[in-house]
Amino acid sequence: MKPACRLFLTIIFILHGGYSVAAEEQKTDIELLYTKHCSECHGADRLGAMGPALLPQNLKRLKKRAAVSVIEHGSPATQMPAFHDKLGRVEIQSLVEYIYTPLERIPQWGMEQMHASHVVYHQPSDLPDKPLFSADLQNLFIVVELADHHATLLDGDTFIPIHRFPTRFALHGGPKYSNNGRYVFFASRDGWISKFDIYNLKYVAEIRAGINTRNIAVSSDGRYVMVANYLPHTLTVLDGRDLAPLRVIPVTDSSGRSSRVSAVYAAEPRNSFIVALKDIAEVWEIGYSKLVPASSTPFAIRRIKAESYLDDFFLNQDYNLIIGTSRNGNSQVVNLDSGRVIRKLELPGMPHLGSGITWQYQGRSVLATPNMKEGVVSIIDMTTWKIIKRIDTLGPGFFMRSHENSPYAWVDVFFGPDSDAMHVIDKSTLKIVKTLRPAPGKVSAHVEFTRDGSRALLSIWDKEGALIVYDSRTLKELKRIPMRKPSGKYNVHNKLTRSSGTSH
Ligand code: DHE
Repeated sequence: MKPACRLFLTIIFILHGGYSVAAEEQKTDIELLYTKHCSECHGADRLGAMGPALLPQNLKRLKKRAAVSVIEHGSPATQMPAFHDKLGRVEIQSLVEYIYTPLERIPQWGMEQMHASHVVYHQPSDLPDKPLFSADLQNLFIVVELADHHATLLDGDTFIPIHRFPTRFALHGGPKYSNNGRYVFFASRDGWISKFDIYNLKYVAEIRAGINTRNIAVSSDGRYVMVANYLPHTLTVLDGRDLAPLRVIPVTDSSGRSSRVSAVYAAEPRNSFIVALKDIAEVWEIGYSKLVPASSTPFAIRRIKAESYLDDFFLNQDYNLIIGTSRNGNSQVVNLDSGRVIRKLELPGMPHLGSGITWQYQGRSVLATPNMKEGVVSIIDMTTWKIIKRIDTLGPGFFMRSHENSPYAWVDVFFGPDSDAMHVIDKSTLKIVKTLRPAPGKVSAHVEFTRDGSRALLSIWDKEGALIVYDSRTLKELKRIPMRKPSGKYNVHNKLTRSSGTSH
C-alpha cells in the first residue's frame, strides 16, 4: 500500500473513531473463538448441526449465568463437553454474549425453501412390490451407524447384514416405519428427512423440512409425516408418499409467543400426533383424520394446558396418558381424553421418560425410567403414580429396553466411569441380576430385541464398535458384528406392534 493511501486510511480510521474499529476486531476474535471451539457441533452460522442452534430465540429458557456454567462444565445428557480447562472465564463470558446476540438475518424455512430442496428419486409406484432379498420382513432391523453416517439393514434371524447405505449427516431419534414395514423414514439434526424403500434398497425421496430438527412421526395410515423443529419454530407436514411439503404449522401460543418443539409422536389409536413444546407450557394434539375427537379439520390443533414445559415424555400403551418431564425437574401426568393434568410426580434427577418402558409387576402396570442425571432406575406404579422402587445403578443411563417375552429389562450406564457396563434387571424382583461389560473401556448402550424376544442386540458405541447379539434368557453372547458406532437399532415388528418394551 502506498504511504499516501495508508495516511488516508488512518485519517478515515480516526474520523470514524478508533474504538468502533477495535470493537470490530474484538468481534472477530469472538468469532474466531466460536469457530475454534463451537462451530463443529453448533454450525458455523450458529444455526445448529450435531448440537442445537445457538440463537437468543432458542436460548430463552437458559439464563446467561447458566449458559456460562454449561460451557464451563458441559451439559448432562448431551454431547456438550466441559471447556473449563480450555477457556478462561473472560473467553467464556464473551462467547455467552456472542450467542445471545441476534443474527442479522435468520434464514427463512417455509414452503418455498422446502419445495426447492425436495427430490423424488423414484415414484413409489415405479418400484416392484417384491423384496430383493429373502428374510422375515417383520424381523428386520435398521441399525444407525453414527461414526460414518450409514445405516445397515440387518436380518434378525441370521444376523447377517443385508445392505449398508449412506445416510444424511447426524441422524437423530428413531427411524420410523410405514405401516407394513416396507419403508423407513429418517430425520437428521439439520432437518433432512429421507424415505427409504427397504424392499428395493433405494431412497425414494428426500426433503429438508427444517434448519434444526428434533424428530419425526409417521401417521398410522402412512399418509403424513410430521416434523418437529427447533428452528424455525414450526411443525411441518409432509406427504408420506413422496415427502412433498403439505403445510407449515407455526408453533405459537395465543399471545403469539413462539416455541421450539421438543418432540412429536404418532398416537395410532387416536389418529393424531402428540406434540410437546419446549418454551410454552402446552401439549398439542393434532388430528390427521375426521375421527379425531374435538376436531374435524385435519391438522387442527387441540391445546392442552400443562403444568410446565415438556422436554421429554412417555405415552402409555393405551395412548390416553402422557407422562412428561421438564429439565427443571417438574414431572406430570396429562390425561389426553380430559385434557387435564391429573398428577404431579416427584421423580429424582432427570428421568429419561422417552426411553421409559412398561410391564406387569404383581398384577399392576409399572413404568420404568432410566435417569440421565442420577444412577437410578425409577419404577412407578401407573395406578397410584407412586415410586415403588428405586434401583441404584453404576451411573446415569440413557436407554432402557425389554420385550413381552423376556423376563429381563436392560439399562445402560451411558455416563461416567462405568459407561462400559450394562445392567440386566429381573422384571419380577426389580433387582439387578447381572452387569455385563462386553467391551471394557467402550460405551455399551441401547438394546433392542428380536421379534420373538429371544435375542437382545446391544451396541458398542465406538468408531470401531460392534453389535453384540445375546441369548436374552441365558445372557450368553452369541455373535459380534463389527459396526461403526451403532447408535440405535430398530426392529420392524416391535416398532409396528408398539411393544411395551421399546420406544414407539
Ligand atoms: Fe436423543 C431419541 C431428545 C441427546 C441418541 N432423543 C430421542 C428422542 C428425543 C430425543 C425427543 C425421541 C425421538 C424419536 O425417536 O422419535 N436427545 C434428545 C435430547 O433432548 C438430548 C438429551 C439433547 C440433544 O442433544 O438433543 C438428546 N440423543 C442424544 C445424544 O446425545 C445421543 C446419545 C446421540 C445422538 O445421536 O445425538 C442421542 N436419541 C438418541 C437415539 C434415539 C434418540 C439413538 C432413538 C432411541 C430409540 O431407541 O428410539
